[in-house]
Amino acid sequence: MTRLAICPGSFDPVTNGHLDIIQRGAKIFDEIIVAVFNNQSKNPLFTVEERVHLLQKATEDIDNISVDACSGLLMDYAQSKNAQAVLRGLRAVSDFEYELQLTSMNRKLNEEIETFFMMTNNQYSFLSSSMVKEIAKYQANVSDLVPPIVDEALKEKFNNI
Ligand code: COD
Repeated sequence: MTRLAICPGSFDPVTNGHLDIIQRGAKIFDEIIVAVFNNQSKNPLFTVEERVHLLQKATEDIDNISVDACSGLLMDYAQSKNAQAVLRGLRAVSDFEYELQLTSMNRKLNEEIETFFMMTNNQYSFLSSSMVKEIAKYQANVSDLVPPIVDEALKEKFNNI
């Protein structure tokens, strides 16, 4: 049986923290689908299509990863793909409450699909997409926080080239 995990998120944009979780997950699962959801409440900077493109480029060297644009409920999507698991990353205690709520609700929707958590790599424990956008907007250097293609895309968004 192929062990397939869905790695869902907003990825607005993908950071090295996300990539670390995706890369480590790809060693555990046979296949990972990175599922990009449009979370309007987060007031996105990049369109879903742009986010998918950036993720595809940033993960193109890893064979068992694909990227998809998604809408609707995560659990419906995961079931339609016959996934066994949802893969999430955890940074600090502050992530825990939200993740607990999300996982509990998802389990209520489908108790067959497990949620797996991987702890952040120490070097990325304070890294978030929002912080990257915030500092990139003021022309600070984010090249060690995001893949090169995202660095370029941020410069274009903020007319910093
Ligand atoms: N280190 C490690 N992990 C990280 C880091 C980092 N530096 N930064 C982010 N992560 C992890 C996050 O903890 C998360 O697990 C993942 O990477 C993606 O992060 P985000 O912020 O892009 O993703 P979110 O939290 O915005 O994703 C929310 C969902 C899209 C999963 C959620 O809104 C959803 O499921 N939407 C679909 C509708 C639905 O089914 N809702 C649930 C029913 S209530």
